[in-house]
Amino acid sequence: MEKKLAEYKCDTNEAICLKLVRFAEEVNDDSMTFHPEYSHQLYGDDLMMLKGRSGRSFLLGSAATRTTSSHCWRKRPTSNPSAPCFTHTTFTMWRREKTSPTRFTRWTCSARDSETTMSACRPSSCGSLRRPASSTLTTIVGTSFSCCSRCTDRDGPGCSSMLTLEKASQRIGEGKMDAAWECACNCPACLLCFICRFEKYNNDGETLFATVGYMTVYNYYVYPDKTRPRVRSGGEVSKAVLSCLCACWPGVLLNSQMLILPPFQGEGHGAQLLEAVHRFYCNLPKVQDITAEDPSENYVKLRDYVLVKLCQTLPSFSTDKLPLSFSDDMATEAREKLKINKKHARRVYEILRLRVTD
Ligand code: CO6
Repeated sequence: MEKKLAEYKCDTNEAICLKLVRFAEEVNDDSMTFHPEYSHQLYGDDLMMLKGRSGRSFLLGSAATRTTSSHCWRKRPTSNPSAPCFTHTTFTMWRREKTSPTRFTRWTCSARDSETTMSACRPSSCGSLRRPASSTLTTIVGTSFSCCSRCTDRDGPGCSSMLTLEKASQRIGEGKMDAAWECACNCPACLLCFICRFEKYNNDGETLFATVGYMTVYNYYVYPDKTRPRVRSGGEVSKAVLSCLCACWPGVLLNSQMLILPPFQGEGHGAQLLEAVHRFYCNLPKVQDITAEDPSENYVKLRDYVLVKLCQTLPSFSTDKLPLSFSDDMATEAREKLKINKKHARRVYEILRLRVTD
């Protein structure tokens, strides 16, 4: 039995293929496919799944509407070798409302067909993918979400109301954020903030938003009257909201506290997102400093880059002061103006000092 099963076993990080679809023709474009970096959350530490004899598992997602299609790639029909065939196709659609990128409506439909061709899986067949007429893309930063544990139906339509329930829908930089980030019920879920980055593009005069990445920040209480925002995983609440935001990326997203989707990595989005978060909290007098829970090596590298960039603008970190030792002025200015704690300020100082050292 073990021997027989071995034929069907595969590494989940390799076998799962992901694709963000903006144009219908991209459904068949293999060059856009990428794989999850981590999938053990769904499949276990041995990263094993069973596949069809010659198969891979595909998750297609509409970049803008969160329309998803998951299906098992089994075999190609001999009559049409380029057309894949699926055993079971399910669409779960989280459709953004036209007026706001933070409002969602849930739609579902499913089809069972052993000989379904790719055309049946095109998001456009659900009527929800509007193909962009032009490739002009603009990026916007910082729509925030807060959510509420009163919505218990996390897998059902409640998710959509969860996203629309609270007041936090302004964008960073548009003002009036203080009120938006304070929730009357003060439940743990409401202390968790989602900061998302979208790519805004135009489709026949209609504006659509594709998710680029996100951060989750939890506001801890600091005695007697301060808070300490910490970049961390949002646990169950995070999972619920993120599966609404990015319904097609369950295993890839859920355990990350900050994620830039793979097609957008290395383009400066992560740095801009983190910088936007620092700039936003800088204006809140109640905030003590910003921290991260158990940061990964990648996150630390990104944070070094962003904090160095921010601290370079402070008088206490000017080039003439760097050859002297780390000073109280540096620690105070970094904390008061940028919400950077002493340990991180010291690290920034070391990096900048190394830079000016012959
Ligand atoms: N190595 C070295 N330097 C880096 C790296 C890595 N991996 N990532 C960023 N940076 C530095 C580097 O100086 C970049 O500038 P360039 O050298 O000019 O490229 C600069 O930061 C800006 O990078 P960018 O904004 O392009 O980074 P990106 O948009 O790719 O976002 C990321 C970084 C780590 C968020 C993203 O790659 C990602 O989502 N990776 C997978 C998920 C992940 O690892 N998330 C972090 C874990 S969550 O630890 C965590 C507890 C919380 C805090």
